[in-house]
Amino acid sequence: MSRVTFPAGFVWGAATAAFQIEGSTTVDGRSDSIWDAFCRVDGAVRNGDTGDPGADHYNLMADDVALMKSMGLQAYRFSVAWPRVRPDGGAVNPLGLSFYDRLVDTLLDKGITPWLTLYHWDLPQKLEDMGGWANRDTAYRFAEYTNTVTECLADRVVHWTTLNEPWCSAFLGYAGGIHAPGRTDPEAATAAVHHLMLAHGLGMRAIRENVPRAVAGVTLNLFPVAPVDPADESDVDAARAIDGLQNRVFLDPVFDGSYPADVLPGLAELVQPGDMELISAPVDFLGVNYYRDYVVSGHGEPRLPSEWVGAEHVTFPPRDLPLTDSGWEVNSDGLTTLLVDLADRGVPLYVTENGAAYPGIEDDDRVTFLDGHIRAIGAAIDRGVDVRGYFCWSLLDNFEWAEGYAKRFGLVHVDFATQQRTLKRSAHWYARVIADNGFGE
Ligand code: IFM
Repeated sequence: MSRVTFPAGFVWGAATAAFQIEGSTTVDGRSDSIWDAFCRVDGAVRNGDTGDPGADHYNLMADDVALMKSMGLQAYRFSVAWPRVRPDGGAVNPLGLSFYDRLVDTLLDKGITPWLTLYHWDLPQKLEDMGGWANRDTAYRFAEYTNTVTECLADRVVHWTTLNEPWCSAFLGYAGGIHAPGRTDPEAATAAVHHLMLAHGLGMRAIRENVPRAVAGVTLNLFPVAPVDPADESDVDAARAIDGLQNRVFLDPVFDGSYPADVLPGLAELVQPGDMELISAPVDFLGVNYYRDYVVSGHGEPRLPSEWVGAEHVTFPPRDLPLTDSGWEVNSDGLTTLLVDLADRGVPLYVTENGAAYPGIEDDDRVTFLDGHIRAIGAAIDRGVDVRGYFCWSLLDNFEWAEGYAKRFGLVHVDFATQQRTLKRSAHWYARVIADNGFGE
């Protein structure tokens, strides 16, 4: 295959999230999150898996940072656990905060740039008991939590992300019921969309106030969407609806200061004076998480519960494409399409997650997946798109939400019984890509 080379300064990293790797869910003052509670619901998570012991990163952090160094990672994207830092969403817990203080110091000591995400789905359960993201007050609690983390780490962390994939929090959590908190209430999901976006806006304000040199933004899971038959009106309408619910409902408020008029009509009445100004305050980058694209049809029967609020009849007919172990179709061209489409949002783009579940340590299928997707980024850059970095999902095998530990996304294999780490073939391959700032002949 032909050679791909990336611009000087292109950032090569890997990503994780607190609940997926840390374990130690009951130590040092941490409170329950919605995921701890959801894991206790019979049948909610495959095999009854829970956040413990996870990949025991809470205890093995220094070893894990040494592994990152051995792979040549330049940046590490991780999330902070709100229930460690402000248990129950209440008072600050210095012991919980000190874990991230040490993590950041350890990274910096090894020359690895920390990329910190404030919210990757582990809402304190106590806040869920008060309505969770369906309650506007949660956005203000998020701002307090952001103040705590920024005040502690402003001197060392430059790269800040408010939310990871608010689509999953709102729609899988409050409408589809397949993520924590497991609710199936479309109105609550609509409210969650606005309150998550408000949390983003309030979080950005706190970051700007406390971290003058911050490079700050939000990460969205974005999907190119096309109709099965571009000449069929219902397919075209289905594509518009899914694009609206997946992409535009989060992109438009951040970049245009308004919600799209064609999806979630209930959103408009939740907006209070000043909200959209906060939500659309400038971001320094957009984080793009890409796993697959969608081709949709409008000819299905409505199914409930569904995460597709107002578009429950839309279907996703399978195509003749390879599948990952999660059953997701592999189409790396979709990443080029997406990045090219996003270029006119006018901010630098970082691919903050991309990867796939495959079993095994000799994971040639992951190498093929990463090769294709990183080439797709190269193709977007060749077309003039300002893409500045790539974070592979994920550094370690981890807790894949409702799938528990059954799906392995790591570059590094984790034996969850012994916590033994083993670099997979893909980790060795990725290390060479980083060292050469590209690959191929
Ligand atoms: O594991 C998740 C991650 O937490 C968010 N983005 C998608 C990944 C794979 O499903």
